[in-house]
Amino acid sequence: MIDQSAVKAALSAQHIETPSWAYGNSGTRFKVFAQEAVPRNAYEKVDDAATVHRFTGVAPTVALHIPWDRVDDYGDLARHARERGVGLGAINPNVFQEDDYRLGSVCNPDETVRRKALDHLLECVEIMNVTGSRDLSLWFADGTNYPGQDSVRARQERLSEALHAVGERLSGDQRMLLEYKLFEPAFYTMDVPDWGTSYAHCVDLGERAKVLVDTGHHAPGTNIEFIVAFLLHREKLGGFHFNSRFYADDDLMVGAADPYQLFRIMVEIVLGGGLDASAGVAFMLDQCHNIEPKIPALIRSVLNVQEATAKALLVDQDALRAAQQNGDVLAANAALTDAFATDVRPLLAELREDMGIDPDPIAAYQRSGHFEKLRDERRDGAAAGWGA
Ligand code: LRH
Ligand code: MN
Repeated sequence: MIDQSAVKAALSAQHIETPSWAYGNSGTRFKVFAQEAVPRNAYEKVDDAATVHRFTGVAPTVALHIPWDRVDDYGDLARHARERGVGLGAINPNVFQEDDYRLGSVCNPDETVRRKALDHLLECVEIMNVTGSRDLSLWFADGTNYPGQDSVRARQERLSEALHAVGERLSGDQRMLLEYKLFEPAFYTMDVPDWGTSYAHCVDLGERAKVLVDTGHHAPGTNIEFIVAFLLHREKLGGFHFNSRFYADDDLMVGAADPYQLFRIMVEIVLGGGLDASAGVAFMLDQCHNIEPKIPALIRSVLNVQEATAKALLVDQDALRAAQQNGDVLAANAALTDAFATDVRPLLAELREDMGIDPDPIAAYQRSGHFEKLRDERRDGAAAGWGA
């Protein structure tokens, strides 16, 4: 029998981190469509993250991307966030947008360029020391476009050298999360192309290094929940960059393209104890809302993760284990499909009332007139973007 109060307790303790860059203008190489009411600086991005938390109750931190969110005083930004009921989360360095990085950053054949990239990673550790962030979230655009362009071996040695140098600078509960990506912007090799490469580096780097799974970074047809189960079992799953895609790294709203896949991922999380704070799994979104309004899109995304988690928590684990033990394939599969087919919206509406927030966050936001208020306030000045 499913203990509803345990399910609600797990859901109210859920913590989904939103990305500052999703509040700014972001899009594709073809076009970034400018929208109204878009934040103009890191402070206003934090304000928008606080709005998403106010309407969902489970998004209490916002990840930063440097230099997109560079400010003079990160302590002041952290205070600003605290005053609005949110915290500053993962710090994302950016070593993929300067001309020097044409042939890579930490994997670049040129030692001076590698040094420059490492200095930026270490600058971000300094920022973590001020913001109190636990996670340094590392993604490298590094790779090659043509066979022979560079030595795969040499680039792995350069990468490892830089990661060890960063590891030596981490302290307290600080961690580095190593994100992998199959392709783009490099189209022959990426230096961290898959979970195996990230995992091997993280094992080599020790306790503080964990793998970051961006759900948009796999070859079509990849069984992501297998990767999640494996990494969780090996205590090397640091967290997620949730989004969804129909084809490549589309960065669409999580759960929009394949809610059943998101459910299967959350089932492995629940079965592997990944919802427990002690597991240290960071549930973060990484999306860009090129054509849709950004704050409601992020509210919808948080709700999609909540719904997938609620359905995963409703899997009758006793029935599942019994069916698996008895080799009853259909009954085992039905334990998941029955949970997935459950309408969890009434349960979540009840949970929100218990949490003192509106049971229908999207409708509440639309009714709030917040968009119109922001549109008036943010008429002047340049909207923030990812500067691609
Ligand atoms: C790379 C990526 C990475 C971020 C960027 C915004 O595709 O997923 O996590 O730095 O998107
Ligand atoms: Mn990502």
